[in-house]
Amino acid sequence: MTTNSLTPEGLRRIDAYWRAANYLAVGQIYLYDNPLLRRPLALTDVKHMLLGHWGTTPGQNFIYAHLNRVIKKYDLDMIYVSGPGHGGPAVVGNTYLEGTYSEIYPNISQDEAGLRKLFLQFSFPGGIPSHASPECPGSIHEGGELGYSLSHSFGAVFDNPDLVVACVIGDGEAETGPLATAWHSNKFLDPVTDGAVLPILHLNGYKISNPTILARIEHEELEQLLRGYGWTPYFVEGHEPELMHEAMAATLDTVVERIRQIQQDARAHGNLMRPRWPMIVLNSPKGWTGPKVVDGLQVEGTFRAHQVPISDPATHPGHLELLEDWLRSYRPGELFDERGRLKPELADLAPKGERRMGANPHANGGMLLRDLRMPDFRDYAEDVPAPGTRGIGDTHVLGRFLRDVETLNGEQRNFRVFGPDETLSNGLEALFETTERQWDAATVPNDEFLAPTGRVMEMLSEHQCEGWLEGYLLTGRHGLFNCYEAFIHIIDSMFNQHAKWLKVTAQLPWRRKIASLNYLLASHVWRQDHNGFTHQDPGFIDHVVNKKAEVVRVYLPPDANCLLSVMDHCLRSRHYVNVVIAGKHPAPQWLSMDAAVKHCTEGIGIWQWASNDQGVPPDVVMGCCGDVPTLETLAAVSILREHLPGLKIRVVNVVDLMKLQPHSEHPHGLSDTDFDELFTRDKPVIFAFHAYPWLIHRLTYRRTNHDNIHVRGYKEEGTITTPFDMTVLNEMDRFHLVMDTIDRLPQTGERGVYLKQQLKDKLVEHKQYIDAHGEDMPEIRNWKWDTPG
Ligand SMILES: Cc1ncc(C[n+]2csc(CCOP(=O)(O)OP(=O)(O)O)c2C)c(N)n1
Ligand SMILES: [Mg+2]
Repeated sequence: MTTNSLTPEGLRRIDAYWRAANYLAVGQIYLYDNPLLRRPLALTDVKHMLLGHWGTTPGQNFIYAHLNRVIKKYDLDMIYVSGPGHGGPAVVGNTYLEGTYSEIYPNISQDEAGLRKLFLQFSFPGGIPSHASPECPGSIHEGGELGYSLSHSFGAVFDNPDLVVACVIGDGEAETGPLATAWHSNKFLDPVTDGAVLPILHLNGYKISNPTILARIEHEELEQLLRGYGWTPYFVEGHEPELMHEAMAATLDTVVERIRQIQQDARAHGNLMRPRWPMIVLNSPKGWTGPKVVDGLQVEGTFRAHQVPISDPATHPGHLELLEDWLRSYRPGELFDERGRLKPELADLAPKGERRMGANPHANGGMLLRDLRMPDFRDYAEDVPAPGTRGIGDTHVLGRFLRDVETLNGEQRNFRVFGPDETLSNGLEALFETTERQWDAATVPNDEFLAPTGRVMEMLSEHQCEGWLEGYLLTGRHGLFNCYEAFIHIIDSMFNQHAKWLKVTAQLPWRRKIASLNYLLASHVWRQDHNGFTHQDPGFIDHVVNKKAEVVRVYLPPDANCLLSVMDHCLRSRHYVNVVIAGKHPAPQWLSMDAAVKHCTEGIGIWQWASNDQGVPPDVVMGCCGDVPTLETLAAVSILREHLPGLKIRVVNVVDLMKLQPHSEHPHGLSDTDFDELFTRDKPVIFAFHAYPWLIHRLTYRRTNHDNIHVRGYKEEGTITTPFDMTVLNEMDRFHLVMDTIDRLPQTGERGVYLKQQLKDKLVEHKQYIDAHGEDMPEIRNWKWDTPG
């Protein structure tokens, strides 16, 4: 095959560049010393622990070298996402060859000493991980947990019209749910205002020890699959380097020109047809150019090439020679000069400056991050003349604020709201007064709020929403993920990975901080009136608090003004994961905006207007955290104050959950003195909590008064029922809270016993009433806080 893309000299050089990258990869996996093989390889030159993944690496090196060529040819603004990020030696080696690695890590210099360190540090104690980890310049995607490369890539190009993300997808990775559905991202991309993703399916045939599905279906079937997902696949297939270089170069020219043409058609000629974007299928052997046969078994082109193809030479006769032959097959003497530097004619193949994929600022998003223009959240306040004023539903109030955040940043185009088909359902309908949902597929009459330029991203895949948002944040923008509380668990593991990324990058001075990942969990456990048990699960925060305290924040604002204050803070914050849980149903409002700002700034506090222990030690502390627990607690307090007026009650509300942890464990944590002052050292604490009660114990177990803290929360009791009955089923309702209090206060004496009996009767009445009427008793529905005189 002859093409115009590569001259014979160009082919020779690109092959040499590829060999250099492959040499660096094998060096990283194996070499302790003798980095340029200036002397025969000795056992002492080989690392004791051989770690790393060879199999994917030569293919990724091949792709990287060819991308460098088109970046230069077309002056592309391109970054590289390594789906099988276990090919760390490829991205590390390539960023070293292009010079970015040594600029960031001067000790890994471009000479023999630097090469030696480059090899030594890989998968070595105190060195670098074997993935496209945060330490690696140019990476926004570690690729440790497989499946998210394509959604990250799309997130990166939204609102980045000049950016192209080359996304290498492992054929094994392509079997994961998130990746399989990510192909659909092309229905959301606007060719005018967004950039382009070039997926490169790395069809090397194998995973760790299995073939891949996509490699074992017929060519036509694979092609149909990809076309069915709306892509135009271009196949580059084979194993002979020369032919493959030519094919890859020609194909890359074709696809880059096609991307440009699509963009120009849309941008200059107003073509609004949904394009069929090009993609590449690279069908090449796993472990390409590596050892063909080891110990009598085929390695190249099989699953055996996945990790370290030649095992410990110290205990395997013949392996040292095999390894040396393998390393020398790349002819390092032709690639590196006397000092150990890549020869200038090869170094010249890499793009320059910020066009190098390792130096592209999009891959260090904090460098591009601009503050959001923020409206004053106080302007959206609910009017709360007295505690207990009925509100319209807290997230509906927040929606107006988010609408104006969106509007104010319309020109910067750096704020988006993501959600799996729930933005309306979660009460954020005000957003659609200013924008639509981004949608590039067909529309029909009666569709609502769909447009190619919409700024709300909705696809019924929590994985996509999370992956898109992460990609958007990692490239220096801002956003919010709104989700049903129960189903956010779907992305537990993606949250893990992002939190790990934040932890590691926070310690890398050259990585700038990015905007926080903000979750709004509306439609929460207590109000799933029409959905029932499947939709009742408040466990995400149990999972979140496992992560590093420097990274995670959890907020449970009790009303709309608190929610506004909290969200304003979250949207301004950097490098955190903020979880905010809020209700969408009409609910009582407790704090004026002024009071809410104070309360949220402190994160926890005594609600003096609800307490009557001023000047004396309380008999009981009523703690509450979450909107529904706060309502039930205040209702319980009103019963207690009416029936047992001599009791001294203190109400403590928690907005910022991490206040409960000791300060030594979390930067927000209260000091022991402050905690003891709020919760006392020895009085009973009846604590109503939004989620599983054990979390409160976990956070407070070291506090002085822990033995006296009694927590009511969600105990996995649920069904379709009335809002109040949900609290009854879980014994977090006002009546149980009062009974709990009486049980712990013997001084309530006979009056307490009588009250308890009345409340038990009430619970029976409640059951009978809801069975008969299908709604809560009027005294529950119409209950209103009335500050006792
Ligand atoms: C979600 C997830 N499951 C399992 C693994 C363990 N794992 C690491 S590599 C690998 C095989 C990957 O195969 P493929 O995507 O084809 O990559 P390549 O062949 O390029 O190495 C697996 C299963 C993982 N990293 N992530
Ligand atoms: Mg594979």
